[in-house]
Amino acid sequence: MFEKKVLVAGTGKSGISATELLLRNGNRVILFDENKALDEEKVKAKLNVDDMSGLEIHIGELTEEIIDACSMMVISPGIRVDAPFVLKCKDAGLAVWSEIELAYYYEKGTVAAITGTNGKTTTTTLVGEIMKAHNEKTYVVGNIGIPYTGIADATSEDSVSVAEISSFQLETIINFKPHVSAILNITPDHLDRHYTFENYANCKGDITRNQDETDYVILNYDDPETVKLAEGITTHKIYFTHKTVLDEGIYVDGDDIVVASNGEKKRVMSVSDIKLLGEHNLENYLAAIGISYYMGVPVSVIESVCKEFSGVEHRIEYVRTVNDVAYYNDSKGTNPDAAIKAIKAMKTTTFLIGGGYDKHSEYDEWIEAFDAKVKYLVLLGQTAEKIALCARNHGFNSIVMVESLEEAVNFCYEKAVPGDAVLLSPACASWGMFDNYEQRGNMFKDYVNKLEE
Ligand code: UMA
Repeated sequence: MFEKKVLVAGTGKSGISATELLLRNGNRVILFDENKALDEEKVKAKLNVDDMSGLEIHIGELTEEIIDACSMMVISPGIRVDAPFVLKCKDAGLAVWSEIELAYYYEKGTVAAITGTNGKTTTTTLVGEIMKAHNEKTYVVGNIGIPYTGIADATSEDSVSVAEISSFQLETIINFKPHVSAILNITPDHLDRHYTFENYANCKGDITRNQDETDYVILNYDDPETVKLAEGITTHKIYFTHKTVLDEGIYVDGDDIVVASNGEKKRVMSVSDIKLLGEHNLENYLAAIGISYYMGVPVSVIESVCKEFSGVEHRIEYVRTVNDVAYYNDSKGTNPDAAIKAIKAMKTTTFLIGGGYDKHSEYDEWIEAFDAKVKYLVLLGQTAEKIALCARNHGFNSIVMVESLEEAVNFCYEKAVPGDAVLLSPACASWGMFDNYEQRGNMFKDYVNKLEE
């Protein structure tokens, strides 16, 4: 139990879940949110705890009185560490914990944690499936959309938590120590938050900060930025690659995926048995195999789950074929690198729907990856003009501006001819027009499902 009141900042999924965990465990909590439009009663109604006697809710300004009453603050990942109210708390001597740090404080089992710019959700889901087949006490949590604090006090010595961890969450860890961590790749993202690529990459590297000689980090040998970051990492480094053969690590030999460990070589599965499209998914498999192997799962279990796995929602997800035009939902393509992977995975001429919240990304490489495959680029959201300008600079002029996602779908429906594909892969976050990428993806699927043959 914490001696003083705990200040929980943010009333999104993580703030609510952190508050519930703290209250369940007998703590006193001040739940705070800067958004003046919020209604205290509505926030309270989101909480699912029997005893709320230790709870206070404050919306709007953070007062000195509140700060004085607390010795620590748990911040939601969406809150910047340099937000004025966070700096005020730091200056007053409050410890700032990330929501995953609070979860880890209550964790009793073993943790596998996955970070990287792209592939986190697919890899975490696959590791979760593999672990569940080996140990029924497996929890899959984190940035994937299920706050880690939601299950932390239900863990036991023999349970496993598989956590997808973002750079936002890593910024304020203190003791968080996974047994096996993974850094899948690092390409520019969230520069509006971290300012420089170096800061962002270092945040990713922090997933290994507390790991020691009894732990492992699984790293992408084929990604130069990850290899560069690895120089400063001291825990056991295990690489995965599909480009070369390793003495120690996970690699591809012909059609075989092999784990080489302690002088032994074990064949896991065939590359051709992977159901998901694209080279990036091969990388996700290699990482998931490495994580599961070093978490102690037998190769036979890894093999059978990997062969069955059919991917995750909102990630190059096939929706439906209407008039011989296939529609794909890649709403999780929230940055240029993810969107490049999606367009590369497309096999036919494509109507590409993009644009959204401005994270100060550059779109040149995305446009270059169109490779004569994109028939029309249909743009919406805050970044529409910026992307259009960039596309024109690269000589791509088949651009249509729309006001809504529904208009985008309808335009594609009217113009596409049999054999074309329609892909929602925005290269941008959804914020501003949607609550999150899930809502954007679900709305896209709803519009597509309403189209008539
Ligand atoms: N708020 C403030 N002040 C601020 C900013 C926000 O008070 O300066 C308040 C808002 O009013 C709101 C709350 O904070 O009430 C929102 O908190 P949040 O943005 O952290 O949202 P959560 O619902 O708690 O969701 C977070 C993650 N969101 C972000 O990192 C932006 C979810 O990741 C995650 O699934 C969830 O915790 C559970 O762990 C989403 C995401 O977009 C998927 N992640 C980014 C990504 O994948 O690129 C990192």
